[in-house]
Amino acid sequence: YVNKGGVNDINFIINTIARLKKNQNHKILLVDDSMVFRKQMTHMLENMFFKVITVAHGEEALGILDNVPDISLVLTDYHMPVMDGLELTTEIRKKYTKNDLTIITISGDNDEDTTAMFLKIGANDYIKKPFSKEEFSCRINNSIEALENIHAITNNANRDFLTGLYNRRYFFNNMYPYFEKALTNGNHFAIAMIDIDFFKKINDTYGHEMGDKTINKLADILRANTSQDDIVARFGGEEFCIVLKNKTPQQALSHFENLREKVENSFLSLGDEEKITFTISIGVLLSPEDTLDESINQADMLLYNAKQNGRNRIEH
Ligand code: GH3
Ligand code: MG
Ligand code: MG
Ligand code: MG
Repeated sequence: YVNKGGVNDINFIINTIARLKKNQNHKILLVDDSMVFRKQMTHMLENMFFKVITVAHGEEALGILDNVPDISLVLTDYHMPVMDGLELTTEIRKKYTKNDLTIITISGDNDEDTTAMFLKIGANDYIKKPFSKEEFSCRINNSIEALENIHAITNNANRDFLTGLYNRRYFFNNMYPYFEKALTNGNHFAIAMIDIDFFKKINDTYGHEMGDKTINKLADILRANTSQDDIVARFGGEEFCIVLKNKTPQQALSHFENLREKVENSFLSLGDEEKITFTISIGVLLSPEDTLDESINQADMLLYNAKQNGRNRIEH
């Protein structure tokens, strides 16, 4: 890297290193029918610390996208046999939005309309051959940075700040369509409302900060004991909602019984020897038959019963 802007200061170097470090997390799919260009560009991209996958035409690229997760950027040539860059970009955009991945076309095509055509059908940027190494790296880095920003914003919008679990917004956005599908297909699933018992006491006795730590402790236990497919959300305060997918009623019940027990046996250390323990109550619908809103109401009612019947227990 050369800083041709003239500001050859320490911040420039620090920023460049930070960029390179982040680039290591990104996979780039390079599509070009010319082996010479593939080699050249792979070399440049690897110097920028990216992971590079190369293919010779569009169809192959689509196959890779179907099978390799988390590709950040497709860098494609225009003129290629079998499927050209235009067709490839069109196909990719049927499946992946600009929030999922970035597309940059790179071509020596001299038609003055080509750039606009690619941008219109969904490419994020267009690099015209011949180009300088400097321009190449700046454009690639810019696109990758934009994608990182989109991911950061999306993540912030979907997650609860205190625990990092999903928030209500994400929960409802995803669970309305899920419920519709699961009810139509007759899939097994369960929905549970969870609330910490006598949480006010923890706040009053140990302070709000310890209360927050307790909420986080529970979040950790819930996270550690649910699979990637399941949805764990913090609805607010010390109240959580879980949707367990693909579990029979019996499996779901023993799952929640296990959770309840894990929480009962966990503790937070307070200074020397003092330990804070806490329990949760759970209301669970083991096989929901109604809409999401109605199911949540029912689970809430079951939770209320669990509280009435002594807490640290499950009602279903
Ligand atoms: P119950 O067993 O009936 O659930 O009793 P409870 O004391 O847990 O009662 P409730 O669920 O109504 O208590 C909720 C309390 O949680 C009230 C509120 O002050 C506190 N709270 C809400 N949000 C937060 C938070 O983010 N952090 C902390 N520390 N406390 C919170
Ligand atoms: Mg070509
Ligand atoms: Mg409570
Ligand atoms: Mg509560």
